[in-house]
Amino acid sequence: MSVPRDLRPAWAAPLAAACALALASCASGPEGGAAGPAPAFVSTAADDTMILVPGGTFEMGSPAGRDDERPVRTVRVAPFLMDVCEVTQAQWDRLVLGNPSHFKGPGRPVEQISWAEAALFCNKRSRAEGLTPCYDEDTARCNFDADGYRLPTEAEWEYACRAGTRTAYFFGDDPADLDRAAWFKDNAAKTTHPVGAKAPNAWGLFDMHGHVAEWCQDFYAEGYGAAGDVTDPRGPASGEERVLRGGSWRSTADACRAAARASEAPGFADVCFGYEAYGFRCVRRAEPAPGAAR
Ligand SMILES: [Ca+2]
Repeated sequence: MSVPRDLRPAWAAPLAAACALALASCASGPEGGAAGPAPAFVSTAADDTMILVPGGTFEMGSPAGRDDERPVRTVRVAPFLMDVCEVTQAQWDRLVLGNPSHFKGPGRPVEQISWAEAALFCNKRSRAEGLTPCYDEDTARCNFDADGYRLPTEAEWEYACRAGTRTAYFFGDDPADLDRAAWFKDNAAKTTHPVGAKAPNAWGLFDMHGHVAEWCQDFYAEGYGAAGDVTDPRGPASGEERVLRGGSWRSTADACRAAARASEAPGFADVCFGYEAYGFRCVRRAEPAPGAAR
């Protein structure tokens, strides 16, 4: 399925130019760590833009952060594709799901989305593009071997946000610089904005800090468990809440840090005041698993 160019969201054209600039500026790597090879942009069957995030190793968590960000551990992540921006209301509407967003606008991120609704979107998006859905819609279990869309693991999200850096934010440690990279409590005027308006990270990903908090695949657990090398961690096997990352338009600068963690019941079972700050972006496997059916 392909969306005609005249129906693409207004941000699509300037986004391509902004992404090109972002990649051009990261040749020497961002402050705080080596960025490695610049990821490539990938156009999906629906003409959405994803980043091919290279595999690599990073230090997950923060020794100076909150208790649930420790202990810092070395994590290896396999390559994957990630949406360059948060899922927009235009993308949500394309799959005829009914727009639940509080702050309406086709180029704004879809919000008031539960974890379960985000997972169902992933499956619908997969089917629309002839891919195998990742989620069992009865059990919510994720088939990581499927070639369809899913939510990022917490490790994938932080790895992508950091883009090779070890600092509090992908641009450094000073929250005074957050204004140029994120919509958050101090500059968002209590609303969302079109995606992709702030500076991207060195890998070309927009709005990883702030705007809408992003659902991750993992169940939330207080700590990262035993320190040490881990490959593609997927979180606890069960739990009461799912992870949200990046902070949002209503968050303090501290809550928007790369290592900052939040969580919520996957179906909004509890009273909560954060719904209009919850959105997501999708990831996909970078290449077929050996022997996988296509
Ligand atoms: Ca975000």
